[in-house]
Amino acid sequence: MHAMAPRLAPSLLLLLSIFITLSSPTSCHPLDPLTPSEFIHVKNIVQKSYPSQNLSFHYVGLDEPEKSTVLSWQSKPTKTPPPLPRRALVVLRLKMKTLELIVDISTRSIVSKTEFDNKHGYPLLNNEEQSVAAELPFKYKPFIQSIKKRGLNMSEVVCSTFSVGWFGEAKTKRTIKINCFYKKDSVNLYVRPVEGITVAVDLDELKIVEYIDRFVAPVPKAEGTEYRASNQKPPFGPRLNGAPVMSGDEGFKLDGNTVRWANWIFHLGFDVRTGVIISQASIYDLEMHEYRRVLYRGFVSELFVPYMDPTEEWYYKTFFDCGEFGFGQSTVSLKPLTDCPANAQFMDAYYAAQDGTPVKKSNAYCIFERHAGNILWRHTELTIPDIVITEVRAEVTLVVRTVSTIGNYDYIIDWEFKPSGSIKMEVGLTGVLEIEAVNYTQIDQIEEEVFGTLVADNSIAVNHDHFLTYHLDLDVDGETNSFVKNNFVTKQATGHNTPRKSYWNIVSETAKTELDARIRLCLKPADLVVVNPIKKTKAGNPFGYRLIPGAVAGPLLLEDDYPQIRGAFTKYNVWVTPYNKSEKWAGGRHVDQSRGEDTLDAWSSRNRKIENKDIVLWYTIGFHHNPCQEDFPMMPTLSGGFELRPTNFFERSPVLKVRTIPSKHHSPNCTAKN
Ligand SMILES: [Cu+2]
Repeated sequence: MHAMAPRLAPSLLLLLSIFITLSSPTSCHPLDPLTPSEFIHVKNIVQKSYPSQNLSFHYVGLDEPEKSTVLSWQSKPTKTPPPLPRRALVVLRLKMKTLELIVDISTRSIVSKTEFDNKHGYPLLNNEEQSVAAELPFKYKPFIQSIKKRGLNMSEVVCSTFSVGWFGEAKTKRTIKINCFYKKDSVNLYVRPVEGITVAVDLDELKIVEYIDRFVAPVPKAEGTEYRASNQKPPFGPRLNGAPVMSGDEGFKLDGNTVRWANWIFHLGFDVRTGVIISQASIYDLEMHEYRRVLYRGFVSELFVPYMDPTEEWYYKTFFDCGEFGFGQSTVSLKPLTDCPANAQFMDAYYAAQDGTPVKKSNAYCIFERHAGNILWRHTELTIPDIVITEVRAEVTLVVRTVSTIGNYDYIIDWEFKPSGSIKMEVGLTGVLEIEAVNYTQIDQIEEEVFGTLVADNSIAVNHDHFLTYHLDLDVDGETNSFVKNNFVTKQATGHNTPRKSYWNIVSETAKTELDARIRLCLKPADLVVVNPIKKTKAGNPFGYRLIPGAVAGPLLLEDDYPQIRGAFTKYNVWVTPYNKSEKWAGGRHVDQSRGEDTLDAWSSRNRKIENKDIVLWYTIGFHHNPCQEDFPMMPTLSGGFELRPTNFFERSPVLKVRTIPSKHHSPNCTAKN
């Protein structure tokens, strides 16, 4: 599940640090991600406190100021108020213990220190330790024997690391499992597992602590698995035109990490654990002549991917990709023109390596205007005698995109801002399926239960789920918000003297506490709205933003199954919690081998008050993935998502008076072909 990230060459690093020392760029926005120079300061401050000790950095990220501090800083009348103190949260492994530090970068000091025992999970796995672990089997005699026994060439074997989960053990060690693959004749290694072998590595001691070679299965053939364009032979698939190149204006302005586009303004951040962070999204109101607040902070909080094979080699595969592997750490550089269109602008991102030095991820995210050919709104009026009125506005939106590749799978994460006030969150799943090697080449041969679909000779693509839980700290025109369920209720039509027997109407219910706001979608039809109960339209409707869910999937594992205890934040599709700066990560603080005591489910069980409070909405996009042959050898993107849409937030449609600048580059061809 892990691929090695390129690090800055030492000479480049030195150059960078000289440049940083000389130019010493200061952060402009309190939510800006840590800069390379800040990473270096943090590393130096920490190393000074623990001289000549074997430190391993597992997380370094902005410890953002409390919301109230950020908001009062922004409301200062001076145009550029002095920057707020910059702090970093640092998670280390030191002497077999997890240590959390808050480092004040401004004063060059450590302001707090918390030590954790090993009973509540372990921090993010860093790339370096995973790379070292993945190399260990190659020097391990029993493994060399196993490869020989299978008649495979060791130089064609590659290994990858897989988190081990937690299955009720009272005492754990920080371990990881290794699976190996065969790359001879095809780079598509994940579809060619060397099956039957289990290797476990102790990450603190970096040695193999468990080795089982239970059975031999054929390595699936290379033929038909290659995906590089340069290696394809005819006949080729359909020819697709590249997108028309749009020149000139990108359509948005980037000021530091702040994006201004159409009627939107928002801030872009990045975190090694969660990837891209959207902050302080506000939309301009034409009638109020001001930007109005919508989303204080939004990000993918956790991604839970349990596989559905209970056998020895597979049962533990129940991944938490944010908390274990880091959605940000797994961010890949985007390819211009294909990952993002020609009009995209790219931004780099940084995170800390195992030794604390900044790792640069070039083109980590892109921002682009999307001209998808959709209609923003239209109407043809045919009822007025003698005239036909047709008014159409083409839709243009702004997309922020990142891709996280966690081993075999690629997740495309899009945040799309619409001039209508909607924000659309979308995830695209693509990449390579996890394959279990079997003896079968035809389903008629199968006599025992298999745990997926036979997608090619000797290849079972194993069933699994993907649950992406979003943290959405909505501030609908201010912090004080409530969560309202507008239930659709069927009513009997009596007393109206018409032949109608029934209709539906809305019965509103405001969630008072957290338990009122745990929702399994589809059980009961309802519009779910975050409202500002204090601020209302002229007609008296509270300003609101509505959740428009996408396709819904909830967990199918038993509630007391260990992966589900750890992934209990998927139990409901929607949760609402009161704002608490420390409740960012739905799977808990330390997710690797966590035991489920520190999840969104656990926090929300306290049943705190959420009415007229600063609240956070949590939404989970779910997929039950029963693979099919088209998903092999490279899965065409499967998308899912949801939308936040203004609901009585504006007095009227905010896009009624939208103006479209006509495109100079295309002359319309309006003549129908006969
Ligand atoms: Cu899948």
